[in-house]
Amino acid sequence: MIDLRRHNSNFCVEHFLRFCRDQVERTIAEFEMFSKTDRLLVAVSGGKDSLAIWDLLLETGYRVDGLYVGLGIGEYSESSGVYARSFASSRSATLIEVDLPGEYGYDIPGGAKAARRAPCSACGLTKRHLFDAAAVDGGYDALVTGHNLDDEAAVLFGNTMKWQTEYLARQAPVLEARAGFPRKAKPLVRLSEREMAAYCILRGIDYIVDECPMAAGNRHLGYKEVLNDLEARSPGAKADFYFNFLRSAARHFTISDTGDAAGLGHCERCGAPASGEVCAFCRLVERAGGSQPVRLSSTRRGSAA
Ligand code: Q46
Ligand code: ZN
Repeated sequence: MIDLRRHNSNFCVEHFLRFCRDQVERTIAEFEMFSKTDRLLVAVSGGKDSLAIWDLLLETGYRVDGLYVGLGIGEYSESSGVYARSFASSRSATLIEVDLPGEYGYDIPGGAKAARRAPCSACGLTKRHLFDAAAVDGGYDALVTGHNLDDEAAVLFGNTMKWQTEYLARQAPVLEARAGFPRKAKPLVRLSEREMAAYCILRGIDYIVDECPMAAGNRHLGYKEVLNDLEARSPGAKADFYFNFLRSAARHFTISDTGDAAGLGHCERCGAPASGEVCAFCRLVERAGGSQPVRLSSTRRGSAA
């Protein structure tokens, strides 16, 4: 029996799995994320959320490939790659792999240090760039990520604490494709971290349980703790915070012209959208002591406005 306090319900295994599928289908429909004829690319870390959403989408009949980026974070990256590959082969699904040290010449711990950036900042920039490039260059209709309710509520909390209006404007569960950027969708926003762990266990999905060793001190984790305290006192608080924001407040924040892709040119090194001559990712690669792999062409360059 699975007890979901915020829904005031107990579920047996079969009903819990159906509940997860229904929540995902409802989110996809409500936010018009994508359809069954679209080609989807899910960013897979080897953790519970990304493997769960890949499984849920395959189970419900979507056309979805996986993308795994090896970040070179020691043992953690080695194990997470094993989980991602093993899931893909168990479902006969396609997994695209990008090996950061092998292809770009730096790993996250060393690169962040050399570039004098916090590891999660270098990592976030790297992943965003590689995910976007893989989705656009692969001709996918949408890039899917496994962000769950806890993740989105924590990000919203952080953005609200600092009133980062530009980020608040981008906090929708789906973002339209813009010149050179893919459509992005987060179909797990109605499901919590705990629910995703239960889903994986019940579906027999092996995932990396260890936290990334670079996460210590990450502000995001602190926000999650605060929200978990609130949720323990008042079940449903996280969902109310996030969904009431979407319903009542999100429309008051708009993406400014300076933050919009309409005014962007192309990076002269990789073709990605960039506000200057060289994009932030290529600047990071350079400072981290790496190099861009030689690419024959990039659809990102061709598709940008
Ligand atoms: S992988 Fe990368 Fe996370 Fe590790 S270095 Fe930070 S951002 S914590 S999701
Ligand atoms: Zn670039």
